[in-house]
Amino acid sequence: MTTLFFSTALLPDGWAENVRLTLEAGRILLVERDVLPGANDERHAIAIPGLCNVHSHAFQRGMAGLAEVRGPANDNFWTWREVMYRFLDRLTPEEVEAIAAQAYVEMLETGFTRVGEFHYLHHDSSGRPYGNLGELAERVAAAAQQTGIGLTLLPVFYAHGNFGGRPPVRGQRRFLNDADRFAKLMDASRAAIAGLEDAKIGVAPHSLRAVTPEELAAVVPLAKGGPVHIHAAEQTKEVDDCIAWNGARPVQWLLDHAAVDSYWCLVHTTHMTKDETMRLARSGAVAGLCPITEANLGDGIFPAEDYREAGGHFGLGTDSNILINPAEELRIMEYAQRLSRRARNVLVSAEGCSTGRELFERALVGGAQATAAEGSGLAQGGPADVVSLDAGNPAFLSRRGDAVLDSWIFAADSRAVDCVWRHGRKVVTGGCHIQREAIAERYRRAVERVLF
Ligand code: NGQ
Ligand code: ZN
Repeated sequence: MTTLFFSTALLPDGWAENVRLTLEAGRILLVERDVLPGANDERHAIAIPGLCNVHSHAFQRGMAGLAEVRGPANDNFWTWREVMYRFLDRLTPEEVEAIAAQAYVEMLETGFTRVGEFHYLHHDSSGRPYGNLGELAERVAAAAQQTGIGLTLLPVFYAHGNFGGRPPVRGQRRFLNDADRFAKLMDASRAAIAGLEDAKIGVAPHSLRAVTPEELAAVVPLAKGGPVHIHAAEQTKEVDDCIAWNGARPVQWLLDHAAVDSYWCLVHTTHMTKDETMRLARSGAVAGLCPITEANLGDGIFPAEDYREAGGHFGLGTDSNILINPAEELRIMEYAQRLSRRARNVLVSAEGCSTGRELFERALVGGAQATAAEGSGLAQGGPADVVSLDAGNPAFLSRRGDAVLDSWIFAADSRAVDCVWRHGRKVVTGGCHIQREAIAERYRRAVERVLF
């Protein structure tokens, strides 16, 4: 049993003072407010709940910053993808694990306590399945185990190169399965996470580019009550290709044919008509928004204002992991709106409301929904996933209540997080993960092997 005392904490019904959290067996056993600290309490200043990262391709952390050199033609998402495919071709299982662990350390150090790993690297670099079909799922699980991050594993079904069941290209050979082998891979993936505390599993048909309607129908039930994640409408070319294939846009097609509901997470959904935006909001699904990656890849701007007005749910994804920081994700999400609308405080409901508070709480709830987390927020019976902010950071001086979140999101550097408890265990202290050195050293060796 651990008892933590905070001068202030963001509870589900708002900010409270002098809050004592009793953690036991990975859960918050007791929340007390307006109390005095106990003699054995660990004392800190500001507590907020940990966020769930709904969309990560952990291995891509290893190539962050290496696709920022202009190529021979106009660079875009598709030329970036070629670079990414060349990078992943070289990765061994050891390297996949080392890179994932580094990415997960960085997630924990910035306030993410769970990751939805959209895991599509399945086979060896010749495209042959490993002797153990779940080899790389086990590596992802091992990285989660070593770092302590909560894992929602989303094994990816990937079979084609474009809409209409087009053949895959060479760079995709490590991803491919038919429906039968994928069912076995799901079994192996369930086995891979069996030993991990409160790990979850769902299923991820990669996109309508990679999966035919028949395959989608076969794969979705394999989630067995877990979440279903799919990339949709990230690029305008993808929308155009989808229309050329069947006359409908990707989000429209999914809403019309796939029984999209609150178990679903549609990742990106950057390019939607107003009608699609309203329908997606009404479906109860989560939009998996990855503002930093979407900016980096030149995807476009999600219709966040209409979606908010329609009551749509969203979660944050770090996706390419070009940079890992939930506060910065929210900052870019709001700034994209400000820049395109020439306005301020866009993604917030009413006069007098804090933009940071509303963005944070929506990402908290949507993130938990999309990753099948057992609750969100610092609540009795909920997961003991707690983040303390560093009150000594200049960004937080004399900040109280919602101004703390506004200052974290809009004004703090990446060192704003002080400590993190995940499933009741302290995994980050003084801003540093407890295994930071060893994991960084293994990561260094892995990256050196891959890049030289
Ligand atoms: C991915 N990433 O699966 O890693 C994709 C690129 C694709 C993003 N969409 C590949 N950001 O979508 O075909
Ligand atoms: Zn993605």
